[in-house]
Amino acid sequence: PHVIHRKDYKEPDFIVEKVELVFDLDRDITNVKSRLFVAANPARGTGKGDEVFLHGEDMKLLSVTLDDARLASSDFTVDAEGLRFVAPGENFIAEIETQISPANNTRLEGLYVSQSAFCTQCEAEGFRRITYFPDRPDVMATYKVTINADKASCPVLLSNGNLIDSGDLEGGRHFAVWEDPFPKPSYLFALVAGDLACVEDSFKTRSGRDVALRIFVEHGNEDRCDYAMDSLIRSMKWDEDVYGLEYDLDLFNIVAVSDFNMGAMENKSLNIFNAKYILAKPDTATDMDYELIESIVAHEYFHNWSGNRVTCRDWFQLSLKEGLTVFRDQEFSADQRSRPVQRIKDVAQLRARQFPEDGGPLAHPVRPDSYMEINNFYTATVYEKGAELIRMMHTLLGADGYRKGIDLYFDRHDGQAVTCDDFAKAMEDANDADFSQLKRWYSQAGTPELTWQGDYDADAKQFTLTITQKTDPTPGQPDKLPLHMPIAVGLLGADGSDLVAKTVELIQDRQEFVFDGVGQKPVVSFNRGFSAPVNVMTDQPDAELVFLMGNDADAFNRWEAGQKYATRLMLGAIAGFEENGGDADSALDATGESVDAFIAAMRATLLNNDLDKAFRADALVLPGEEFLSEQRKPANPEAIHQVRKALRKRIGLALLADFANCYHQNGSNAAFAPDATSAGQRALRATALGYLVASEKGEYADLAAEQYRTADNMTDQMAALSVLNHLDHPGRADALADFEARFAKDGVVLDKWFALQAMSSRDDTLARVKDLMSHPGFTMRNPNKVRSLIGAFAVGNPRAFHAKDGSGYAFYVDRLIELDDINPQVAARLCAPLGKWAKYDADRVGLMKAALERVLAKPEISRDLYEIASKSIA
Ligand code: B3K
Ligand code: ZN
Repeated sequence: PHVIHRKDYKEPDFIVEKVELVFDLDRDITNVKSRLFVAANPARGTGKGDEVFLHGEDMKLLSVTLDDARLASSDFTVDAEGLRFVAPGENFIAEIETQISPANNTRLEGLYVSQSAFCTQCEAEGFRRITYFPDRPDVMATYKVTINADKASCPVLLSNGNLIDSGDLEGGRHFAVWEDPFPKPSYLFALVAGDLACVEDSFKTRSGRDVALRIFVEHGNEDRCDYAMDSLIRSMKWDEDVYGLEYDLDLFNIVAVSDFNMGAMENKSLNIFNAKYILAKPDTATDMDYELIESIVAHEYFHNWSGNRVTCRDWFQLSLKEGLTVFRDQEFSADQRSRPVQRIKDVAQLRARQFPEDGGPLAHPVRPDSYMEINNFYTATVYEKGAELIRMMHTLLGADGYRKGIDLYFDRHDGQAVTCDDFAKAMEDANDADFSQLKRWYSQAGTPELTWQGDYDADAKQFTLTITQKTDPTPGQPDKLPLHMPIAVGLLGADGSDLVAKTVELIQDRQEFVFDGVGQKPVVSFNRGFSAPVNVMTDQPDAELVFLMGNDADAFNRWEAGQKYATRLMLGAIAGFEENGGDADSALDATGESVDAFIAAMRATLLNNDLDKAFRADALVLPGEEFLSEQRKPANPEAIHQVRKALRKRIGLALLADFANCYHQNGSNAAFAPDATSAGQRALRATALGYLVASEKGEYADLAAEQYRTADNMTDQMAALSVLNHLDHPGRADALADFEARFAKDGVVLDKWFALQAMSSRDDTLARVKDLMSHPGFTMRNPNKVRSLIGAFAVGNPRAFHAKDGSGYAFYVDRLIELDDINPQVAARLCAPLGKWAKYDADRVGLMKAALERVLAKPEISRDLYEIASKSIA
């Protein structure tokens, strides 16, 4: 397949200023008429007689008419990529008629059918599956859209912008005309038609505009929209307060659909969501679901400015809108909830998803240099590492300087399609700053490794911190340059308070920072708040970690110290397990007394009522199996699983009374409320239950079964079910059967049931997953189902996926091959876990590479899957 390079960017030869679309909707054959007001691009010097190219795929072309003259078929050419003809003038009107088949669109890109509704997904390149068009983000046009459809099955007709006309047609059909006054790239086009219920509210902007807010869902789900609506209203207010950005139309629509390739889509004034990220009520959604709904609703809303009003010039600039918008939604959530807890979650996520990507075969810079299929670049690197880059700008400039930069950016570029460099330039210009070195974060892949060393001079009362940085080579980037980054440092005195708290700027490979007036030898709290997205390699003694766990003024680093301690302990025991032939318990003992010291420190955290409960819940969770496998080479999934399990058992046994108290004290009789404080209490109680059950004292499994039966909300039920899930307890089967019966018809909720079973550490899991493929609620055509059952198996069950006999891989490759013919985008995304072969032992390397070979041997493999599989095997 063809590789597209960033350096080859050229402005478009012709632009489209205005689009008029008429859709005659039908599930099998939808007719699309477009009228494009085309103009030559002066910057390209094009004009009459030059070739015009319009992207188009998988459509039937019926006619092409230029300035009212219908072209003979010899006057244009069509191939798999698009349509070519000769421009009749510098400005002309092109009318194009096409047919598409929404019901047969299993890729879920372009116009497709989800349940009974028509909907669209155009980012990145789906619009070219609707009509012929210069489908690139630097072509921005105004849209007028007419939708004709059957009135009975599609009473609701929606597109972007304002409704300007509607009425009845003959034959039981009706129409609506929508006009969007804001020029936009084609990827932001959207259309929805169906029989949907609507929940309404409103928002008054600070300048007094009344905005109608509507959420459309399938009938019967009207009572599950409150939290999404509330999140939307809070997002609108937050963007005014923190960014000075107001909404710019009189209505804002959200539609929830069941079949969706990703989380949600920010189409102008018509956001389309995966129903999973809208629907919630206490007995169907967990606290985590509520949190995700809040952040994704906010994310898509924030895109109205960071993405829509100012968009990307080309897809290499994707992080311009995604990194910035993720940073915005993270900060929104931090303001709505607990800031340190939010930071912990964001960093844990970055470590679990982005660091492995950056250290593996698919590593790429935040602003990639090339791609085969752009959909493969909606990655943790572009999103989450991109957000870290914006966060570093925020740290370096301070909140006020950052805001000045943001104001200049939106002022300067409103209505334009721009680049990451344009963003950085606005930040620099508004602050007289120099980001030339900071910008390397855009172009250089890989996670930097930092080490530090402290030297205390008691006579001079001076503390010298020497920091070094290096970044390992990544594919295509053998040599790395030093990066510019802010490192927040605390120097703690013996009483635990800060002697010094300061953010230093690292710019060199090796750099010394001298702190004066330090009256005693301090304990260093390094990279507070994860001020730079790096791996810190320096080992601090256990005693210092315990001290930081109990005293650090920076809550993030308290958590971090505990994670480091736990990681070191488990890595030691994992090595021991491999040497002693598989005894996790004695491997833990062989690490010495540090286990007890660690458990004592965990206990102190558990009992520290000054810390908020959500924080304590997070601090008590051991680093996950996936994270541990990143730290071991070769990684032994069985050893990792057994050691982590054994340590959890130790902690559970040692702190049995404390966890039992915690469990009972944190029950609640109050009605479920999704706020952060109540959620924190539930999370802490769930953690306690988890450890009680991990102790393997039988009565606690009964307690979990009891909790499942008596809980009045999904959070507590899932907490119980997720611990039962790994056991051979009768409560497990009962609870799973109950869950299945209650939610048989409720796709979004049933997904939890599929995922649980796929992630079970029981030995029968793979067999069960295979059975579940023929469950009536499962279909390979629905991405949520595929992710819940197949994806969760690979990512959430490393032990079964990496089974030594290769059974996990074999099953998985069959699914990838099957899925590639249905939905290549989702298939490609699912392929990534196989690319981690370099982390494993020789047998697994062989099996995983063979698995990738088998993927690559698939006839008619998609560009999406080919790119991931071929890069993964290299
Ligand atoms: N912009 C969309 C993602 C589109 C993914 C296309 N494969 C959602 C978001 O980031 O807000
Ligand atoms: Zn986004």
